[in-house]
Amino acid sequence: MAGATGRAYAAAAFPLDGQTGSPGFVPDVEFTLTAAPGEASILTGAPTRVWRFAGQLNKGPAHTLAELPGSYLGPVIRLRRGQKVRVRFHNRLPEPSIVHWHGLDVPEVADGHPRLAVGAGRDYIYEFEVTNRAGTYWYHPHPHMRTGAQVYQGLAGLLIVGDAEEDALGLPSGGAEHLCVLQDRQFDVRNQLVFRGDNMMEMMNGFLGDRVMVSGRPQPTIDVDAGWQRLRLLNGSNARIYKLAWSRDVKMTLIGGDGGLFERPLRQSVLTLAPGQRADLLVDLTGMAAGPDIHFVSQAYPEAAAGIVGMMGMGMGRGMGMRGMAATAAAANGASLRVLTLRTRDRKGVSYAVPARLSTFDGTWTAGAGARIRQVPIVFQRMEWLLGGRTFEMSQVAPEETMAAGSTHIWEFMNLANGMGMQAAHPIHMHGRQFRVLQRSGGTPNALRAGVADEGWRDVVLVLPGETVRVQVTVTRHPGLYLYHCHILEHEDMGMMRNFRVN
Ligand SMILES: [Cu+2]
Repeated sequence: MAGATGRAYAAAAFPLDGQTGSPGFVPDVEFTLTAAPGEASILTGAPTRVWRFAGQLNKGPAHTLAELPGSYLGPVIRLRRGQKVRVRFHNRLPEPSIVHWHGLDVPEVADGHPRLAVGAGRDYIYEFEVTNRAGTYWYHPHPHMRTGAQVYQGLAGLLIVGDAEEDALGLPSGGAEHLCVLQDRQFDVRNQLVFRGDNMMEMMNGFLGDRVMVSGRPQPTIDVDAGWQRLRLLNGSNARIYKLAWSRDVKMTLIGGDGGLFERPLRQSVLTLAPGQRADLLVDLTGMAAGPDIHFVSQAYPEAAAGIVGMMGMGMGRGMGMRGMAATAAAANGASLRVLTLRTRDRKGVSYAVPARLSTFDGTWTAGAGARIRQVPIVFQRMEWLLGGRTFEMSQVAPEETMAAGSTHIWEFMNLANGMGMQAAHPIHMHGRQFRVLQRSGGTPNALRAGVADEGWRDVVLVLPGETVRVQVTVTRHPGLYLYHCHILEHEDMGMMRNFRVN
């Protein structure tokens, strides 16, 4: 369905300037999205200065845009597969920006490449057709070297796609559907966000907060009925990897990930969620009427499972490098943190029987047989995180980064230690089409591995220290320059990002 028509209008009718739109494009949905400085009441006392997206619907169903009450996050955008969408982006920030629709397969000019960033006061027009499956996607800025700072200050939002296949499942909805964007933040004594983009150690580790915000609220308690609940989770943090689990004996049923529903439900007790990743989760609270609170937590794990190992030997460990220079102490990756609490009301909720089969995948799922394998070593050298031996270049692509539209490839991400033994976990994101994780091998025993869910279509895969992870991707049918990069935003801003070109 994405196929032929998508390519035709991409090639013929999309100007690259993002200023005029396309005369032949008739949108089903049109809205403006304005990024501007603002304020939010997050903690008790003084409001917090944030940067935020505000939306205004010009055309389309009224439920297309929904504000999250009291949140600094942008409006929740609800779209349907097959809709044609026009977004008028107004940059009212004091610096350049551009919006990326994370997980959506859109034409080059609508993908938010950093070379298309528009200056303060300027506008940009996005036009695309929603060809993705039903799922939890999101949007955030993508200007080079400023993505981490802009997202941290509040610029992010959920983009939820629905389709008929998902409708047929009758999943818990309304008050039983919870949108949970996980973001760790640090605040100073005046309730203002703390971000130290100039601290080299914190950039190398990725910037961490000391408390978890859920859709803009600090560690909320959510009142729910004693029935089935659906949690759509997004790790919208700059650098934190969560090891999520329930405090009580509550069954966790995973039904989807980055690219929508799995083929079959998956039951596990812990879930590893890396920056950029999403999870679609069902929980059965039937029979838990007015019981004790149920906490959703990020369990403790050794920092080395995610963080930079080998730094201590260099005398640049947390003690000297990070804690020593920090104004306030962040909680390390691996710190035990409370995420949210569910409090069951004494009221019977919806019952639900999880279907054995949730969705079907198109033919590209098994298209990989015989595809050539490209190895992409990941290593820290010359004070840079390198992908395939290279750092980011705004418009450059290497021969092995050039692919034919719609062709299938296997890329093997190899997370290597440098000469000093330094390495870190990296969530690798590819723009364009979703990919499939084929194989995960190597590495040493790692506390995060048991919670990793590789099922279904993915656009972010966590590559743990020492691991080799093989993915199969059928690239987008839209020609142009797209990105792959680490979704630890500080790594991305340091240049852990590359283009690939689709011809
Ligand atoms: Cu990284």
